[in-house]
Amino acid sequence: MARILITSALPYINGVKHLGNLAGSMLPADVYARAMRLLGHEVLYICATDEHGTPAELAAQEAGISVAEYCETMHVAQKEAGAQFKLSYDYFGRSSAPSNHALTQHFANVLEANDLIEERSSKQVYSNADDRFLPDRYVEGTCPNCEFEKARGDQCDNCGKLLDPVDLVNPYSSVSGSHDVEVRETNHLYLKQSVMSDKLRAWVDEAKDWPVLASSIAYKWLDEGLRDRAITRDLKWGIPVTGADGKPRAGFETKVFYVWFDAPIAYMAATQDWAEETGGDWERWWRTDKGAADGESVQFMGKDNVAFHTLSFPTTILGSGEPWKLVDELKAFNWVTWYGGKFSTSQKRGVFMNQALDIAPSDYWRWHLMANAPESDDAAFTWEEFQTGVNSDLANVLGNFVNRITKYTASKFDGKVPSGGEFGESEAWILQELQTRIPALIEYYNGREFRKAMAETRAIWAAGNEYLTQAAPWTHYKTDVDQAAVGVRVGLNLVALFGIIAQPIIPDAAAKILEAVDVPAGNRTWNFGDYTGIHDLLDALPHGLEIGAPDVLFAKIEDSDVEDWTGRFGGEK
Ligand code: B3M
Ligand code: ZN
Repeated sequence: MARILITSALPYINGVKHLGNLAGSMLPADVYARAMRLLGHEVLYICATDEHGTPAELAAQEAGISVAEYCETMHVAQKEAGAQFKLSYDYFGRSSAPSNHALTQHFANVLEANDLIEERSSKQVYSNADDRFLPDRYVEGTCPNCEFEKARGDQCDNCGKLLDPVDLVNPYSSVSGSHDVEVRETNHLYLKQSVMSDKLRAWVDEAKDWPVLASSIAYKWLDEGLRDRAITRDLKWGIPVTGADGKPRAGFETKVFYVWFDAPIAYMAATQDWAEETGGDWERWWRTDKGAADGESVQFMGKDNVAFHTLSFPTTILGSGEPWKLVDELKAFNWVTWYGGKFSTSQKRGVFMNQALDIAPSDYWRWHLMANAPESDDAAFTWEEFQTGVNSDLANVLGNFVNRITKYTASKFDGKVPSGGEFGESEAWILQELQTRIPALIEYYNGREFRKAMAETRAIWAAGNEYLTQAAPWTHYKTDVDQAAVGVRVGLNLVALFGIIAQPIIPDAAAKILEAVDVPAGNRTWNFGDYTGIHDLLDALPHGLEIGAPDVLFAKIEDSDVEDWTGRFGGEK
């Protein structure tokens, strides 16, 4: 039994997340957490809302409420959305929590004591109309390179050149549109990432089990040469910059830490809050001197977050010189796209978490998004594939199987698990299938290869259908009831097994299935031992046990639904 700390990238606070966000971190982390719990490991799954930074301030301003109030409301909304998607967080915290203030300030102070932080002055665009310094991407103007008039301060979308906002000609604020902007000198704390380069590279070299997507991003930045990064910002909302004495740092009274400095620290702070609430021990998850060295840490995230988790956050941890646990396995995802393009609320392209469940139950989304996880490449969501996947995998393959056999038991065997008959050829065949497929399935979960795990799950369900075709209890019933009884009994045990393996992916349907065949909670785990006991699984339900026939498990998606949804949420490019 292992001890596994699981985190998914912290969803940013400024709005409800779309299905792509869900699919690229929170959902796979949840599926993995559930699978690892079923395997008997000790799991702690931590997430939180990422609440600081300019976008939060602007969103609050637009909503006409204080940032604190805005974050409170959105935190609750995101927590609720997660619960509706059955995300099984052990704790869903907030990066704005007092614990994170304290820990972030602590890290800044030890980093400074270790000579890894330096105060430097820089030039930044200030907007008088907005009464704030503008982050690079909120400054727009004419590109000094190609004269495109709507170049962003960080990059020109026309010629692709990376820019410095102070170089823009005729700059203006994209927040208000005001041209009343000026360049001001401002002091910030810089984290000296550059001096940590070699240490970071050595650590990345040693990392095993990272997908190429993750290590290649880390190497790309290391090869280009790490630059020192400002870890403070001129903002009001955020974690105040304090000195070693805990008092506001002179000259930084109107500044806070940069959101990307404090957000990953919130993984640890949220674990402290979890411990506070549950009486748990956070140190054995995070402090290598307190037991965390024996545990595994697995982080899930989209590819745009990889650099922060492989370079800047490790700089914080390694640079502190304190015994904090670094990530062991980092699972990075590409994008889920909307028909190959971007999700956009304003253009009504794509489905967001708060809309999705009015369209279909969470299981449908969970299945589809995991079966098409953007592992090796971006994956385009289309309504047509959603329809095909749900109808064929869930409704036809799994749903029909469960229905057929439970209904047949009700009509011909008094709704009870029948005894009688001997295992024959068909049973030997399905046994053989399971004997190879179940270990493969577990291997895919252990390796966090989700598409393969989903394909294997589907293949196991399909083998059940094939078994029923071979065993054909309905044909034998007329001449040999005992022979029919074997088929029904094995069929019902397969129902139980299919429910058991479906639990991490489609927890609601799995629970319904397991209730129907009355599998006690303690028998729903993935305790397959060395897989030699699979034979027994085909005859595990007590003979004579009364079983139910669940109502339609999965309603099919009709063409008219697809048409309707395409109209409402966008379809073809
Ligand atoms: N909040 C994800 C994003 O909004 C970011 C993740 C933080 S993980 C510490 O892009
Ligand atoms: Zn340009």
